Amino acid sequence: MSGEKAKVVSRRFLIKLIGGGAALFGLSKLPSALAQVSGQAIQPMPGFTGPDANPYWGAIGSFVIYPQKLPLIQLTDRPVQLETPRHYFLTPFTPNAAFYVRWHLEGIPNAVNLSEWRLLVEGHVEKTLALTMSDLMKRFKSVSIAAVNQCSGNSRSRFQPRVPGAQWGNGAMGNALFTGVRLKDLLDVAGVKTGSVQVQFEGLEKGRGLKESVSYRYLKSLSLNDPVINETIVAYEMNGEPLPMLNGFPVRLVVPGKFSTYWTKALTWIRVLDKPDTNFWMTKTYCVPDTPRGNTTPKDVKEGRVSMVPVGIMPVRSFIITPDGSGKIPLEMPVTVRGIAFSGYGRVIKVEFSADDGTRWSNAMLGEDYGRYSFRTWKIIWVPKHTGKYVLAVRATDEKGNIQTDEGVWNPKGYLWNKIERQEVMVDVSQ
Ligand SMILES: Nc1nc2c(c(=O)[nH]1)N[C@H]1C(S)=C(S)[C@@H](COP(=O)(O)O)O[C@H]1N2
Ligand SMILES: [Mo]
Repeated sequence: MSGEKAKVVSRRFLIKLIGGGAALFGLSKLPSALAQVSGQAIQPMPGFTGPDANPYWGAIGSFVIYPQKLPLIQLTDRPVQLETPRHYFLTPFTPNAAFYVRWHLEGIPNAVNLSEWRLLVEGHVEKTLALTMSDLMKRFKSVSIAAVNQCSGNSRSRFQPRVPGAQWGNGAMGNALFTGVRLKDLLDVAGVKTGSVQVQFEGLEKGRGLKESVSYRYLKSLSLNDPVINETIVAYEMNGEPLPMLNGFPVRLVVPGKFSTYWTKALTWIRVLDKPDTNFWMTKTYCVPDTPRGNTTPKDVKEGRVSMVPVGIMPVRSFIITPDGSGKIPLEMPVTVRGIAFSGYGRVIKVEFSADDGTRWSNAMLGEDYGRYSFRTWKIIWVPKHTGKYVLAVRATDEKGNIQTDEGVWNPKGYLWNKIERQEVMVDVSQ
């Protein structure tokens, strides 16, 4: 085989291996001349019909099994970054064993001895606290809240032009019922001194970097006058179970409505600050352009015209979970299209479905309401009336009037993605 032909074969082979992902590299339509190999005509390739068919919903990666976890999609192993596969989003609560995982530093805790562990409340306070798990459970009122934990970089792989960072599909999110104590109650007992401005949170893990370098500690802070301070909880239970190690055992911060960068896992130090936190994790990363939708352009960034602010509340999103395009749909068969929706700005009040790529919309039926910070399931029965390709689409509206659009968002770190989601399906009389 000549070099030229060999190249063609391997490229086609590669495209087949990665399925519909070819579109990702702009190679979806090969010139027909390339379909000739060794003088033989090649049949057009059938569409990819894997469990996560075109367009990719989840990240591209292999399944791995970690302690206390079901097989999840691996993005990186040091630090551990694992994505939840699509079908776990058919239920409003994401099982702990399927919940996605994201750490920044390598040295994550893999065991915690609760007889030694203490939660410290320190810094600019009247009285430093060192609380045991039993103190948390007995001395403070317990509260529960259903809340969506979503990585700021969820769906980053959609960005064009591409941006560096974990190439998440849509599964860097999950919803759980968290139970714990109010942060406010802990602060009240410690007594926040006047002149305090922020509260800083630190977990048990350590990085490999030199002590005090950015890659040694992951530090995040919330402003004391952010209303979310009153809703934030220190959670010791997730879906009625202890937290999995990888999701922050023994306790984690839950900051309802905000991206998960603030949801410190294995939380051990709560530090009241009298000066704003200017550490790397607050000012150099997890920042978005200070524009209405956090949108900008590579050109504006390059020319230094963009001022950045810490990422905050999660914009409204909705997803189609099934059908997933992996099989054909028989003509005229009523199909229940299902999915989830959420918004950090307020309750989801409307989910609309389109079977014609977003031209006409109908209201979907909303599932049970577990509170304004939870996933809300939705469903609609759809009867395909002709054969061929359909493009399904879904969009949600929250109580503040925020609605998803077809405009993408671009920013240098790949945060805040919330474009209308679509799913191609084939309707046919045969499978
Ligand atoms: N201690 C600690 N907490 C952390 C992080 C971390 O690196 N260390 N990462 C944050 C980020 S950016 C995300 S997206 C979430 C992920 O939460 P999960 O692993 O429970 O899904 O944890 C947050 N809390
Ligand atoms: Mo994240």
